[in-house]
Amino acid sequence: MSINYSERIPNNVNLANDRALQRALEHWQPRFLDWWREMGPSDFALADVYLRTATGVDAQGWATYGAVKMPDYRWGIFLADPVADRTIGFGDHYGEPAWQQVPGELRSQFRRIIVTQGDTEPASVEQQRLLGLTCPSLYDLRNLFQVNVEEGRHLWAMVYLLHAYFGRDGREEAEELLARHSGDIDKPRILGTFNEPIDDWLSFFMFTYFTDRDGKFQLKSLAESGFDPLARTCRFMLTEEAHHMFVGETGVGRVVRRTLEVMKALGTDDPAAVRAQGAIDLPTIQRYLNFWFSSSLDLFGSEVSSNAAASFANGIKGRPDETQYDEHVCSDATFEVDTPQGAETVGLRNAMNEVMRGAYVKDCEIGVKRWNALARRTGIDFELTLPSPRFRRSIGAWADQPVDPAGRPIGREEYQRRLSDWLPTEADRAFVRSLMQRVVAPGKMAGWIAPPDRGINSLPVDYEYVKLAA
Ligand code: BYC
Ligand code: FE
Ligand code: FE
Repeated sequence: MSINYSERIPNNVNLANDRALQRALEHWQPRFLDWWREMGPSDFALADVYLRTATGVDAQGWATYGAVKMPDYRWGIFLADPVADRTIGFGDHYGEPAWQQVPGELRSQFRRIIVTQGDTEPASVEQQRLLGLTCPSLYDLRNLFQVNVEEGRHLWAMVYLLHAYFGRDGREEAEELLARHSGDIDKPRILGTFNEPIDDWLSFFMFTYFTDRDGKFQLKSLAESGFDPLARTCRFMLTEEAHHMFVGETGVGRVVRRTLEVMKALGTDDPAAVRAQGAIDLPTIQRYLNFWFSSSLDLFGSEVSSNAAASFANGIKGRPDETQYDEHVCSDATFEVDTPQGAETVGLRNAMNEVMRGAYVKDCEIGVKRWNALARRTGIDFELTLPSPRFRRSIGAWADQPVDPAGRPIGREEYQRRLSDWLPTEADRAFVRSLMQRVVAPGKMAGWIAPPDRGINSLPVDYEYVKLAA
């Protein structure tokens, strides 16, 4: 296969003149396309989708819109513009020039973190593979596919780093990124959340709100990295990530709005009555929220982590928005972490996962407030809440501790008994799935979700965002 590099793979990494990188990508690209056909969005290869494609990193290039068949999407490789004379902003190498190559002694740590980041991207596409079949509208179908192709591009971003900077090991890791699969018993994806099924659109919206937001925070911390190509790649990825979280926030918001309309019309908050009208009752929405929030909290790793301390010390991974802090070396500072044995004071570097998780939780609260404002305006007395970060954890100090959503330790038996109040039950999931009927008339919405306030790129909501193959 021969590739016209600037056309086929838009890039700003001088691919046309880099023979070694061309060879690596020429080998990998057909495998990526096979993976996309097999594991990507089911059944929509021939549809024309109104997608945005990044063709450059400047304001004109980064969001070019037009109808595209997804297998023909131009997955490109972009680094944000370099910062002249950039220095490392944290850790033991604070103030030294940023690295343009991977320091030999940090090679395996960098590789591991790039592989972990890269693994999540195709994982999410796999998780969302069947959602197109039950889309609530063409507008939502298009947003799903936009998220999918961009997660595909994020995979390309990490594969570029592996190919360009990690030689043969990097090429092998790039192949493995297509060999592990979400939920596969033998070869699962690396991080827990990325093996959870996403069988319905409420899960999709919760995932893009909560799990893509982990992406935002991890990418922000890697955007601080001393390894400049990694930092620049992640900075550009963040521009795309904003849309994914928008899809989540507005998606959940529209589900809530529709539910409130039904409650208002019925004059009741009885979940059974709301369900009978084809909307999703608020307690069920809360249970889905509890599930995806607690799962996503695990993605930050343990409260106390020598890996996190080493990553910070070595200049691999900083804190999100490192410049907001006064002190960047953090060799003496301490941090208090919450554990089942009580408050524990540890070195700040060891607590970096927890520092990030705290910033993430604050960010999650913003959307929840907006959703609750919808209820207040409707005069309905109900608040969605984030459960305590202690609740239902599988990683870290609170792993497998019986704790209620308010954060109170309780007996194991009570915990087991009450889980069905706090997490989606099989019956909840079956009900939500029963609502997932495909709606594809332009401008029409499924009955469980309100229309969006506006369309994409100033187009009307009833624009035919996806032209399905005849
Ligand atoms: N599940 O010291 P610990 C995104 C492992 S989302 C399973 O606690 P550490 C996206 C850990 O790997 C952003 N295993 O934490 C979103 C380690 O294993 P090893 C993804 C877990 O090392 C939506 C061991 O437990 N990017 O982009 O500080 C759609 C002890 O680890 C989990 C990144 O995560 C878990 N939840 O790791 C599409 C950035 N948590 O090494 C995309 C890259 C921890 O002992 N990754 N473990 O075998 C990292 O920076 C770090 O590896 C972690 C924390 C954040 C995962
Ligand atoms: Fe991503
Ligand atoms: Fe994302």
